[in-house]
Amino acid sequence: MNTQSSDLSPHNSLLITGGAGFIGANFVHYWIKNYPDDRIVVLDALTYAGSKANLAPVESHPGFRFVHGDIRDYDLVVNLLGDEHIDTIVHFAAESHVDRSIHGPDAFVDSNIIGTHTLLKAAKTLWLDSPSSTSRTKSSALSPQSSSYRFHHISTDEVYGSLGLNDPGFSETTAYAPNSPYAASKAGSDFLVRAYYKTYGLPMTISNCSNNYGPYQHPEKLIPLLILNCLEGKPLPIYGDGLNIRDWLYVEDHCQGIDMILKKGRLGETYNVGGNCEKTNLEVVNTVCAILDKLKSLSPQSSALSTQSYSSLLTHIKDRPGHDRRYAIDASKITSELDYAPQESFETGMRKTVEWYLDNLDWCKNVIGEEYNKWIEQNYTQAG
Ligand code: NAD
Ligand code: TDX
Repeated sequence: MNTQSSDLSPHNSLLITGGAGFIGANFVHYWIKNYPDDRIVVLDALTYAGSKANLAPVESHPGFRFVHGDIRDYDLVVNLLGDEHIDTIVHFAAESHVDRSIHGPDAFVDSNIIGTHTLLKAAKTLWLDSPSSTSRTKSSALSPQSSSYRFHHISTDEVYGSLGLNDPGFSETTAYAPNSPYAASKAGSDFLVRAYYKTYGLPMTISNCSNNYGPYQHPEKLIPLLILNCLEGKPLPIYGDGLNIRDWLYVEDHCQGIDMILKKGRLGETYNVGGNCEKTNLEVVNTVCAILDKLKSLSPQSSALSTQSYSSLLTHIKDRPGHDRRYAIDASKITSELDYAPQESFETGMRKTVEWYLDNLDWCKNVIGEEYNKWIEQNYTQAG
């Protein structure tokens, strides 16, 4: 087995793209808590999905800097990599919502494919081509060695397509078969990252993970949408029969998996990260409703509240076009090579998530704008 891996120095300088989004912000919190001496630079365009409020807990940390900008801006990225002596890029920035990719695929091609390519070009220029980069250990196309640089690309299990009920989970050798414009744009970006390693020796790793959940997830995604609709007594829109299956990964477990890949992962490799937690969408709705029902029954005002379960709000709506039936992850590679194991069970992770949303309703109001309300009205009201 090739044991060449990262040779990251004790104090690193990380560029986190998309760090004002859901997983990126959780990763920034995780990293500052665990490696407070590292430099952390967040580059984020603050699209509808990004918010500086997600970074409020760390904004006064001395090693932290936020840059409002686009990953497609080559000059900005090259200057940042040079000025900040960036040795590690953790690339989260992307358009990430499947439903939006069905209605407007262009932004997905632009940010996910062109944006990733812009970052790769800038990293190649600074780390492999410029004279100053020769002072650090480099990897070469012919002999990929250990390197003090790392481009880590965050991808998704959706690139592998859809599984039948009894198929084994996706492994790193499963053929790509993306079904939505979102998944296709992520697949395209994965291939570019791989090509920059194979062709130029850019030191990279990729992780393909399953559905994340936890604090700071935008309310357009299933779990926060269910929590907030329950609280407002609105219908819980479930596509088709609700029997589509996703593997659910608590976001902090994902952050820990990325940490392990950065520290111990082999260059040029892909690692699948999963939560070992397959659930149908109906099971997810029932879990959210059961937690909220329980909290309602414990409330001091419970006698004045309706005794009806939140699950009575469940409404089947017309199915998502090209809706993948099942995702499942075979995480044996990251488990055996890097000792990865998710810490959170679905029950504990969901409980923490629901409580976080209840404690942060102001955050929710903040990220939900006029545009969001129109989006929901347009997309989640057609009867099934
Ligand atoms: P998100 O939509 O919550 O956040 C994306 C962030 O990227 C936002 O802050 C946005 O402003 C920023 N961004 C978008 N385009 C940009 C651009 N051109 N330049 C700079 N910043 C830009 O997404 P997320 O759920 O946190 O996902 C993060 C990454 O993880 C994505 O690459 C996604 O494909 C991948 N992923 C997500 C999940 C999941 O369940 N959420 C699962 C697997 C993989
Ligand atoms: O209102 C809804 N009703 C519904 O039935 C929404 C928002 C979703 N769903 C279904 C569709 C999926 O089967 O719930 C499941 C989860 O949906 P999303 O939260 O939209 O996630 P998904 O499409 O599975 O994609 C997510 O996981 C993989 C992320 O958004 C991607 O970025 C990631 O790559």
